[in-house]
Amino acid sequence: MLKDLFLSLVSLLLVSTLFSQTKISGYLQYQYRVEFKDQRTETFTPGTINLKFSGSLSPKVKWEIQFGVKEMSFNKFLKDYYIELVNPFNGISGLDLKFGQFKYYWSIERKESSSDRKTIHRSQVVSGLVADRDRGLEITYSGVKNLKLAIGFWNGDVVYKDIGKVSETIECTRNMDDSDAKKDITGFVSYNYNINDGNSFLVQAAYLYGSNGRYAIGKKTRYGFGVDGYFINKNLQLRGEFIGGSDDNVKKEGYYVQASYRIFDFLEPVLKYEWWDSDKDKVGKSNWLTLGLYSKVLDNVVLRLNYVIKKEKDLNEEKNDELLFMIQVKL
Ligand SMILES: [Ca+2]
Ligand SMILES: [Ca+2]
Repeated sequence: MLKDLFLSLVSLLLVSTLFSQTKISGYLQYQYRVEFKDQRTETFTPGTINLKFSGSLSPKVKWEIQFGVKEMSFNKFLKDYYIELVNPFNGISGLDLKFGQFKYYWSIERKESSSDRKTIHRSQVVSGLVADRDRGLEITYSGVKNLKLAIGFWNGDVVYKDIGKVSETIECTRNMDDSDAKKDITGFVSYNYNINDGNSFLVQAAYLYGSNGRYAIGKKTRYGFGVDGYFINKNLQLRGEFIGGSDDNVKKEGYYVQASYRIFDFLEPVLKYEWWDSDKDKVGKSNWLTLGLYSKVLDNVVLRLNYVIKKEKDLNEEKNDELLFMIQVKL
C-alpha cells in the first residue's frame, strides 16, 4: 500500500516535471562495511538513495519534496516536504519563512549535505541530541551582514535507538503523529566572517526547549544547547561541536573535533575525535577516533574510506571497531 502510494506520487511528480520547471536531483550511496566483532562481519549495503523534487511557484515561493527510496518504513521514507517564502514582506529584506518537514538550523553537521561530510558516520553527539528532521515552522533572518538568526516551532517527538545504552542515539523524529504535547522551540544564531580570500571562520550557537510526548510523558521536558564552529584556510579545515542537553532527568553531553587537509581533490586525509555520554549519571562513555580519507573524484562522485576505533570508557570493552568504504554519486 505504501509502495503504491509512493509510486503514484513519483509518477505524478515525473509527469508534472514534463510540464513545469520542477528540478529533480538526489544521490545514491553504496557502502562496504567490516565490523571487527568477535565474529567479524562484512556487509555490502546500499546506504541511502534519495530523490528530490523542487521548484518555484514564483520568485518568492519555493517548494521541495524528498524521498528516501530505500526506506520502507513510513517513519523514514518521506524525508523533506516544505514550502519556503523568500522575503514575503516588502520592506523587511532577509526574512524567510519555511513550513513543513526539513532539517532546521542547529548543528553544522546535521545541516550539511551528506556528500560534503568528511566522514561516513555522523558524530554520535549530533545523532544523539539533534533531531534529523522535524515538522514545523522556521523563521530565518539574514538581513544583517555575516549574521543569521532563526527561530522555530516543532512537533518534537523523538524515538531513540539503543535506549539506555552508551550508544543511544535518536532513531527518528520525522513523519510522526503530533502528540499534541507542547511544541519544541528552537533558537539559533550564526556569525560567518571572511578574513580574506580562502580564510574564513564561522561560530554558531543553538538552543532547544520542549517536551517528548512519545513516552506518555507529556510533562517531561527536553532541552539542548550547542555551540559549534569551523575555521577554513583554503585546504585546511578545523571544526568542532559541543552539545549538551537532557530528556527529563537524563543528562547527556558530547563533542567532536575534526581536522582535514586537502592535498588535492583526490586526497583529503581526515582525523576526527569524538566523545559522547548518553547518561551523565551512569558510568560509561563512548569515544570514537576516525582515521579517514575523503576523495572528490569527479564533480558528482565522492569516495570515503574510514577506520573507526570505538572505545567504551569505564565499561567492558566491546569489540566493535569498523572499516568502511563508501561511494556516493550525486544526480
Ligand atoms: Ca555515562
Ligand atoms: Ca570498542
